[in-house]
Order: sequence, then structure tokens, then C-alpha cells
Amino acid sequence: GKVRAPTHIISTISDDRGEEPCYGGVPMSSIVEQGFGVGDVISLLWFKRSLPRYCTKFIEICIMLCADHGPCVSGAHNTIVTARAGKDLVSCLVSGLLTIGPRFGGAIDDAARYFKDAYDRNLTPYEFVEGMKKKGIRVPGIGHRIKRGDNRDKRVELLQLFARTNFPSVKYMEYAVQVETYTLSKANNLVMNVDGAIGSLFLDLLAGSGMFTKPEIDEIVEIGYLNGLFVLARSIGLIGHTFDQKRLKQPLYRHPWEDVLYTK
Ligand code: Q5B
Repeated sequence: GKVRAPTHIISTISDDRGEEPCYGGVPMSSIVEQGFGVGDVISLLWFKRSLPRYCTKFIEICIMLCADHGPCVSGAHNTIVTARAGKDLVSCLVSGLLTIGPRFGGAIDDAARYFKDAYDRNLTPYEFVEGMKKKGIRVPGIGHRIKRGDNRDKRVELLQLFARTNFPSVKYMEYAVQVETYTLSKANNLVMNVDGAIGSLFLDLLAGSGMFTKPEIDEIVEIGYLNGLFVLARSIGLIGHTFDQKRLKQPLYRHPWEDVLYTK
């Protein structure tokens, strides 16, 4: 009989060999005819299943709310400086993307990991936060440079409102809110940030939708899918900042001497 040569790549999410490409087994024409959105496409390509509409809508809201946060944040700043150095679009984009990490935008996975672990182990917010402090780890998803207890992040409120209205359960989010109440009692800057809101609410989506088994949820949290939402979303804004700088014909950026403390 026929002998199949061993393959060098295994791929399970898409297939372009037929008459039309398929995402997660769904032909492109069905995706268009059924009026699928980018949330459905993410569901098929990242999670390999069609998720209920409230889940795909939540994914789309995350993308929209994280698309940009002005020119002063780390990512946009890098992109703007790179654009002003005359670099191409991809260089400007990746220069901004490379700032995404544990302090800026890339705390979603760790927020999900730590909130899940603490909630599943029945830790009180006090035990959780003080335990993190003892280990010298900042609570991911908590704290913001400009947001405060008396100047909350509107994005967090919008995500929470959507989830409270549409999700069957928001137990992880409510736990994160309790953690925030405790951290705010310590310092006014320790609000829940957008990473913490998405991290905790995605746990609720995974656990409450009935679309994932427990081992699948553990794997998603362990691998770390959720920073991908911020990376994808912020790419939209970083591309916008690149075009903006080029349209404005901005010159090479040089930081002013007066703003540097030169010291020995
Ligand atoms: N302290 C975000 O810090 C920031 C603490 C904490 C315990 C915490 C910090 C942090 C965890 C990572 C995280 C996502 C670095 C943030 C984002 C997207 C964005 C960005 C934008 C957008 C801010 C002052 C005192 C110190 C600290 C203590 C601070 N955070 N303690 N757990 N989590 N968070 N990142 O203002 O006693 O004085 O030493 O690492 O979730 O990135 O808009 O800008 O859309 O683009 O620099 O929203 O919170 O505060 O470092 O001066 O700390 O608070 O230990 O205590 P800051 P620091 P002490 S959302």
C-alpha cells in the first residue's frame, strides 16, 4: 500500500487546500453568509470551536476597548519614536508590541492564573494579596499609572457591565472585585486595571459557557492565550499611530537634555 512520508508540521486550525479556506472546519463562505464577526474567527482559530454570541461579543468588546490608549503609553511611545526614525510599518508595529509584558498590557494571563488559583483554593482577598506581598510579587491585573480609586478605568466598568448582564456566572470577576476592594484599602492607585478585568472575566467565560472541559480551561490558562487579546487589539492602535506620524511628517525624535538627569 501507500506509505505516507512523515510530515514536519502538524496543523489543526485551518485548511487552505480545498475550494475555499476553512477556519476550524468552517468554510469561508459560511463565515461570511452567517454574518460571523472577528470574535467568531478568534473562537475558531484560537479555541477551535464556535462560541455562543455573548462570548464572541465579549471578545470583540475586549478588542475594541484595548485598541488604543493614547500616545503616552509604552507601546505607542515606542511606535511613534520608530515611525519618526523613518522606519517601515512592520518595524513601527513590532517596536510597540515588544513593550507588551508583565507591566504593560501583558498581565492578563498572569491575572487569570493568580485569580484562578486563589479563588479555587478559597483564599480570602487578604490571604491572597498578603501572600503575594510575602513572595514579592505584584498582583497582576491590579494597579495603574493614572487610574485611581476615585478615577476608575471606564473600560473595566464597561467589561464588568457587559458580563454582569450577559454571563451566566461572574464568580471570578466578583472575586477580583473583592481583591480590588482590599488593595484599594491599602493604596488609591491599586485599582483593577483592564488586564485584571479581562483576565478574571475570561475565566468566567471559560468556566460558565459550558464550552470547555476543566482540563481544557487549565491548559488555556497554563499556555497563556489571553495576552493575545491585548496584542491583537493594540496592534490596531499602533498601526494608527504609525500612519499618524507619517501623515504629520514628524521629524526624527530626540529626547530633550533637560528631561534627563545626567549623573555620575
Ligand atoms: N504596587 C501597572 O505601577 C503598574 C502593585 C503594587 C501590589 C500591584 C503596577 C503593576 C501589575 C501589572 C499589571 C497592567 C506598573 C497595567 C496596562 C494597559 C494600559 C496602560 C496605560 C493601556 C503601575 C507604587 C506602590 C508600590 C508598589 C505598589 C503597584 N502595583 N502592589 N500589587 N499590582 N501592576 N499591569 O504606578 O510600598 O511604595 O513600594 O505592576 O497589571 O498596562 O494606560 O498606561 O491600556 O495602555 O508605576 O492601561 O501597578 O506604581 O511602581 O510606583 O508602585 O504601589 O509596590 O508600593 P506604578 P509604582 P511601595 S494596565
